[in-house]
Formats: sequence, structure tokens, C-alpha cells
Amino acid sequence: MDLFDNLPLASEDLRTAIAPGAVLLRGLGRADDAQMLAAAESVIAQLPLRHLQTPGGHTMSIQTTRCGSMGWVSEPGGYRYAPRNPGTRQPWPDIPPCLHDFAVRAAAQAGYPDFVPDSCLINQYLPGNKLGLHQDRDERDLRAPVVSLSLGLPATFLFGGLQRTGQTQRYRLAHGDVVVWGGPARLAFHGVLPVADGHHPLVGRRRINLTFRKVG
Ligand code: MD6
Ligand code: FE
Repeated sequence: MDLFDNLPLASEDLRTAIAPGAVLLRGLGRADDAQMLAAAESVIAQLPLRHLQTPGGHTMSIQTTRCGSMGWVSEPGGYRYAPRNPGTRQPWPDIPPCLHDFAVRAAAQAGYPDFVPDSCLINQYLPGNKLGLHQDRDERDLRAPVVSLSLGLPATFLFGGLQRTGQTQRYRLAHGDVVVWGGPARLAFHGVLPVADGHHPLVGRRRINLTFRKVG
């Protein structure tokens, strides 16, 4: 089935298939950018951004927080999702309604009409910060897509295949751009090149990426 079947025509010009199952929705998040940034800041105020340690003992350059009924945790034993913050034993902050609704809407526009996120990872990139090639494979239900919203400074997104060593394509993700990623692309390797210095009028000298998932 063509992913674009049965979808409204209105935003078709903004929709780019980057691989089977993966869709770039350019600028979809711009209309509500200030409200969504404020919502992300409200989560950060409840649970501050931190540099996570990888299971291998490295410190990630990006800073992370999370919200939703399940939160992504990195521990010496590996990565997992947990219903509580292991540091505080508290539940994670709620996903702000405007962010939740946006993720549902973006997924539907990309051909995933049943997506309901229960987890949101918020990453902040300062100039020079990057994210190495990885797969998102810690979610129990890999049939659900991941919805990614980028705000602030632009970044180069690397998108490869199912093997780490394969060729990668490059996409520029700018303020308000959304990637929805599922189906045969769900386990594709991907990463982010070091973010170039700059200043965004709303977000400042940083990039914020939010990824919404259905963990299970
Ligand atoms: C980022 N994004 O754009 C990092 N993962 O900063 C991701 O790692 C990602 O954008 C899965 C699906 C979409 C993504
Ligand atoms: Fe990822």
C-alpha cells in the first residue's frame, strides 16, 4: 500500500518520503512553535536537562529529559524504559497536551492514524553537540512509529539502512520540521552531525528535538 493513499491533499507539498515508512513533514511544527517550546520548557523546569551516561560509560554531548508514562533510561546494564525516574522514584512529568496532540496529528498526516504516544524524549543540542549513529529499538511495540519534532538551530540528520555500515543519506532538519518514522524504516540507523553555531529568534543558540514514542 502506498503510504500517501487516502491522505488529504492540502499538505502534500510539505510531505517528502525519505524511505519506505519514513516521511519528512517540512515546517509542520511552525504554526504552534512558541506554545510547543513553552511546553517543552515546562517539562525541563520539572525535570532538568542532564547529560546521560551511555551503558558503555561515555557521557553524551546532548542533554536530555523526558515525559510521559514511560521514560527512557540509560544504565550500566543497557537502555530501557521505566515508569518512574530511577533517581527520584517519582513518575515522569506528563506529556503536555499540545505536544501530545501535535504528535498524534503528525503521525496521522504521515499515514499512521492510530499512533498515541506514551513517551517523549527531549534532547537539547548546543553548537558542536552531535548524536552518533544508532537504532531506536528499546520500545516494546516496534509497529508504532517514532515522531520527531525539531525546534531551533538546524541540523544535518543522517539516515541509513538496517546495517550500521551502510550508506547514509543526509537531510537538513530546520525549525518546525517533523520526521515520522515507522514500518520498514523503524529500525534504520540514524544520527545527527555536530550542530553549527547560530542563533534562532525563538529558541536561541540551541536545537531542541522531541521524539514521541509508543513504548507499549
Ligand atoms: C534528533 N533524533 O533528531 C535525534 N530517532 O536530534 C532521533 O534520534 C530520532 O529523529 C528516531 C526517529 C526519529 C528521530
Ligand atoms: Fe533515534
